[in-house]
Parts: sequence; structure tokens; C-alpha cells
Amino acid sequence: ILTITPKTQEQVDILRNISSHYEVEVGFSSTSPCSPLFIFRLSINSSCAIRVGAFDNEVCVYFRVLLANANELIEMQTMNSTTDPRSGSTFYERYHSLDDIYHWINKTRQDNPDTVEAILIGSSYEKRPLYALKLSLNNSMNKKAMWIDCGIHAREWIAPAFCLWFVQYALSFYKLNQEITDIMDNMDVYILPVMNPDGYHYTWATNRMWRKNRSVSKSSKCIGVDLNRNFDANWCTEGASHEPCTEIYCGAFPESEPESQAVANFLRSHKDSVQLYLSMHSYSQMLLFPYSCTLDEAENHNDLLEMVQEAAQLIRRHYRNIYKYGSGSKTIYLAPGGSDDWAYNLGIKYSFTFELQDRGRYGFLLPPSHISRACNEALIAVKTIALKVIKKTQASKSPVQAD
Ligand code: 0X9
Ligand code: ZN
Repeated sequence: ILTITPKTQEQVDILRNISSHYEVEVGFSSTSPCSPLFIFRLSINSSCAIRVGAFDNEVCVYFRVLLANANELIEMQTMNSTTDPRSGSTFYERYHSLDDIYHWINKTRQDNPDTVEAILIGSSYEKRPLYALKLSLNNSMNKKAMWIDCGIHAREWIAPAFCLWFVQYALSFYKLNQEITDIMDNMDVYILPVMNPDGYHYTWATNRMWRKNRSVSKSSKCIGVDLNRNFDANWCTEGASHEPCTEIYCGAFPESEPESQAVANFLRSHKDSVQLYLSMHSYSQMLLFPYSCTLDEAENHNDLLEMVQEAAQLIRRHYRNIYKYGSGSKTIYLAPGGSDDWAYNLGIKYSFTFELQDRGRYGFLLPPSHISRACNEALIAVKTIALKVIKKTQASKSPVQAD
């Protein structure tokens, strides 16, 4: 895996061209959409430059090797899918295939019949079921709720791993940990472990670096829509693309994809109870809130800022790890059509996107040995924000103690 920062517009154009003509993966730098991070396999015949011989004018583009052993890392991540007696790690400290995750959903529901329900909220383009788990640990009346989705982007494997981690933590530590007890006493949790199952399956079977879903376009041979550009929030303006061959293709129209439609329909029909929306991504270690689809500030910007600031401080204190925070458009880039902005405009005024570990060393190929730390620090952020939402919205009737 190489990173290339093109120096001229000509180099940008050439690299774009390569990416649409060859078996290569192109990702965008998480810090700036103007400095694309090109990831691909090409023959390198010089120590300092890639020669792209297929073009009339041979060009040299300088690169840096980001990961020299990408294939080895990928192998390591898929090895432990089912229980491997040789590995000392627990189920939650490994990445799991889609089949394993479906089994886990079923088992979790069966083992916890009074508290966990699996809700079929729709199905994917390739007709895989989309199950959201509902965790309801306390039967009090008129409970509010939070929503967490993981794995909108297929290659961000730490995100589904977090969803599994969260469910396990909530079920095991209810009544043992004060914070999760307060949260679950006040809120039900809807959790969608894999929002993009077709893409996730494809990253296990064929191409580890796939991002989009797997829908076939009418107008192009290129496959897949970026589900986080497919929601109806300044849809397909600057920061998304109408071109199906790009990684940020917004789809034919807002909610054109069954996956985004399923989530949007569910949230529309639960918008009176859902107060907090969380969407898990990776990588780059950021806690983001609306807006990403415009440079305008959200109406409760300061509230949201205060929440992520406290969460980032706690992560720093407990894990000595840095998370950036702020509105999406000002912290990373303008990116319209995202689920967080759409949920916010629907009326879910506490809406966040987390970019989990790491900051670029392994990127999407975060080794399984990092799962537990990555999830625990994200958990601190989720707990901090959820407790703050409960205090702000349910102050009068909440059993949560004031500071
Ligand atoms: O670009 C994205 O969709 C997210 N970053 S990622 O590297 N995981 O692809 C950031 C999403 C921030 N929120 C919105 N753009 N609405
Ligand atoms: Zn993502």
C-alpha cells in the first residue's frame, strides 16, 4: 500500500485515470479531499517513483510505502474468524465474517430473550437481511432511545467490531457499571452491526479495500454507491460525485439504495423516541457532528462541541490517545448526503459520526490486537455523550444524578 501526493493537476488526472482503468483502489486522505491518498498495486521499477508505462507520456509520481506487508496483515485479520483454540483472544477481540455476525445476532437474541430483540429493518441490494438489535434492559414506560450503526463503509472493519463490543458490554455490565446502568435505565439502544452487508462480505471474499455497497448502476459498469453520500442532506453537492466509478458516488437519487432507505425509514418511524444518533467509521480518530454537508453551524453547535470535547478529554486521560473533534465540514471535509446530517435534520439533535482508530499507521487494516483498545476508548465516548444527552433532555424525570 502506497501513498502518493500528486504535485500537479496532470498527476492528479493521471492517477484518477489509472484508478478507473486498472485493478487499483483509490482512497482519499482523511484530512483533505484535495490530497487524494492513492492505494494500489502497480509495478515499481525505480526506488523513488512509479512509472506508469501504459500511458503515452510516461510519468513519474513520487510515493511513500505506507504498509509493506499489507497481504500478511489481511491474512492475519481473517484467520481467526471462527474460534481458534491457539489464539488467546476472545470472540470480541477478533474480526468476524458476515456469516459469523449473523450467527452472533441470532445467538445473542436467543440467550437474552427478555432483553434483546432482532428487528428486520430491510434488506440489502443483494437481498441480505439488515437486522438491528434492540437492547431494552429496563421496562420503564416511555423510554427514549439511541441508535448506533456500524459498517456503512465496508472496509472499516473496526466499526462492526465496535457494535458487537458495545452489545456485549451493555449486557455484561448492566447493574455492575454505574454509567452503562444509568444509560440503559433511561434509553433503549437500537444497534445495526453491519449497515452494508454486501460490501462487508465483498471485503472478506474479494477485495479488502472496498468501501461502497454493491449495487449495479444502470448507466455504468462501475459498481457501488457510497451509502454515506446517499442520504437526503444537500445530496450530491460539493464533496460527493455523480460519477459511479468514484468512491464517493452519491447514487441515482437520495435514498436510492435499499440500505440507506432501510435506516432512514426506521429512524423516520422512531424519531419521537430516538434522541441520539451515532454512526461508527474509521479511521483517523475523530468525533464529528453536523454539519458535514454545509459550512453552516448547527443550531446547537456549542452543546455538541461541549459533548465531544469532554469525550475526547476522557479518552486522552484514560488511554493517552488523541481524538480530534468538531463539525464534520470544518474538521475533515465537506461531505454531503451523510446519515448524521440527515438524522440531525430529521430532528435527532444529538447526532455524531465517530472515526475510530487509528491515525493512519494501519488505517483500515487495524490488527485484531488493537480491537480492544479501539473499542474501549470509543465506549468511553459513547457513554459520556449518552449520559450528557440524558441529562440535557430528561433532566426532570431522569434517575441520573446531577454532577
Ligand atoms: O467521508 C465519510 O463518509 C466519513 N469519513 S470516512 O473516512 N469513514 O469515509 C466522514 C463522515 C462525516 N459525516 C458526513 N460526511 N456526513
Ligand atoms: Zn467511513
